[in-house]
Amino acid sequence: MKSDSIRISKFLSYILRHRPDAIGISLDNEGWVNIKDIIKGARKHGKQINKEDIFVAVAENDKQRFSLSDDNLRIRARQGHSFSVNLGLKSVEPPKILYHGTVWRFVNSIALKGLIKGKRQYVHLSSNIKTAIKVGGRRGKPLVLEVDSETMYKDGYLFYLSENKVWLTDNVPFAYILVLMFLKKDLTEKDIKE
Ligand code: HQG
Repeated sequence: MKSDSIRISKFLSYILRHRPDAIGISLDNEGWVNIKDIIKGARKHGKQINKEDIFVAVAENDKQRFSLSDDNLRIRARQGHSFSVNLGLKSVEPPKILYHGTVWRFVNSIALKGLIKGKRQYVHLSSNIKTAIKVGGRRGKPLVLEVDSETMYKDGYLFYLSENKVWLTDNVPFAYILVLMFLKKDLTEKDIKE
């Protein structure tokens, strides 16, 4: 991903997941908005951005965070919202184990409350350890939790898989956290396989 495209992706994430009002626009209840409105709103707020930039940022996005409508006129974020949007996700059976990347300083609170969604619409989980290490590593030395998603699902908890393969659920009570894995920050691929 080139730096321009990263900059635009970050802007789109901010607008589409958290603060559409920052450029005076609003999303529909499924999280969609007209690309034209983003361009207009951004201009009004002193940010020059064009359709091409947006298409490139969507296509190059490392985590495929955005969807375009079939007619390419509208855009939305695939997950990660800090308000409620109807993403039309159907509950699906998760893998037996899912992972959550966090940091040590949150552990006491996680032990008390389990994993909570905080400001986001869902708790985010991944099917592989590597992703969880990256997610936790954004905040410091990563700590990966193993979640017994199989038992959670049997007990009636719902799981959703976003279009870009992030596992989502409402909360994970501490009882379903099987293992706490403490990991070094600078792991290599080799370390992870071992
Ligand atoms: C922690 C990125 C205290 C949780 C990533 C996390 C992800 C608690 C933080 C996506 C807690 C919330 C989401 C509790 C959870 N007490 N802390 N009871 N329960 N936490 O950013 O999962 O690049 O909202 O461990 O790849 O870090 O933006 O969630 O550290 O998929 O596309 O509270 O963001 O995606 O932080 O990251 P976040 P997250 P993007």
